[in-house]
Amino acid sequence: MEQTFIMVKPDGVQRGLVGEIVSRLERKGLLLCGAKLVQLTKEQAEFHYKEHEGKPFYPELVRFITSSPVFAMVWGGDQAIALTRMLIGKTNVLDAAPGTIRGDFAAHTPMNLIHGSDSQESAAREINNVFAADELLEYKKAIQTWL
Ligand code: IDP
Ligand code: MG
Repeated sequence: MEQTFIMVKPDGVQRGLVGEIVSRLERKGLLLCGAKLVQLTKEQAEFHYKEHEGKPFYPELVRFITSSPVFAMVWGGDQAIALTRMLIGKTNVLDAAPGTIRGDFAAHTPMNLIHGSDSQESAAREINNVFAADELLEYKKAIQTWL
């Protein structure tokens, strides 16, 4: 089972969209493996976004992501990374299609509500940055055969 790191960003928590976002991922048939509300440290934020270090928007991105709590999650499932990226929508809010989380709720970049890992390597790094191994569960749901 592939795992991905999903995070409702500070704007999503402040706007009360945690439930809406969790609901969309649940209804898709993904498996919730772990979740917690957390205030990221500057070090965690910089490690999480290290691929963007040096880009013009990087300092503001680190400031934004540490400005208020995020709701961090690990979701599992077949092709969980690609599936969640599709549900999340494109990075730029003007490119994010209606029906996606960003397309339906986000009006400005970088405040685009949600993060999702873009590869298995990123997912492993991002998960370990926020979660301890004993905070994650692998289990089966009876409905799995119907998904
Ligand atoms: P992603 O979140 O869709 O994977 P990335 O390119 O990895 O997009 O960028 C990480 C985050 O950095 C974006 O979600 C957004 O919050 C912010 N960001 C990306 N590009 C820009 C930009 O050009 N201006 C401002 N913020 C940006
Ligand atoms: Mg990214």
